[in-house]
Amino acid sequence: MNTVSTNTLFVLNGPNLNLLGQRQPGIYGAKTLTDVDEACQAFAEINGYETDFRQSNSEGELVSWIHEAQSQAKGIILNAGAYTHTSIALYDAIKGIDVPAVEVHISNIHAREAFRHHSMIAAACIGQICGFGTNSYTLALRALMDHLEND
Ligand code: CA2
Repeated sequence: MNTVSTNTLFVLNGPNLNLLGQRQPGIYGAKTLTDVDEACQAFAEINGYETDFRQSNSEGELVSWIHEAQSQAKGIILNAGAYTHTSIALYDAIKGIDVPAVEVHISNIHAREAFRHHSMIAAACIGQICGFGTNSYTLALRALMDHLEND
């Protein structure tokens, strides 16, 4: 674990997640990314943490944010969107820092198309939470906080 003094947790979101709540509610639900940000902030706050919630459609920006976590965050929640299934760069970035990351997905990627069953980043993360709708984020925060406090 790193030695960052603040109790900040990065919540990083990948491509197209800015569309949350506006399209495909049958798969991803009706909540917007702003709603998820607010739920994460509230859940973190009652547990003594704060969240820094971000979204980017750019793989490189996500890589840079993961690097930034080394000096700015105690842990990372990462919904890498479709880059989950393709990105060696994100795998390398997570492996390259000393900050625990939890992979999160709104949908159950294992119950969807075959190309979503494999995660390139799973092996670099401490665990994966998927399939609980937008509640996956707060479940992932709970898992990350337990890891930081007990492991
Ligand atoms: O279930 C998840 O959280 C995903 O990470 C979402 C990604 C998908 O590529 C992953 O396989 C699973 C897609 C994010 C796109 O989000 C949208 C939300 C609303 C409308 C359109 C796209």
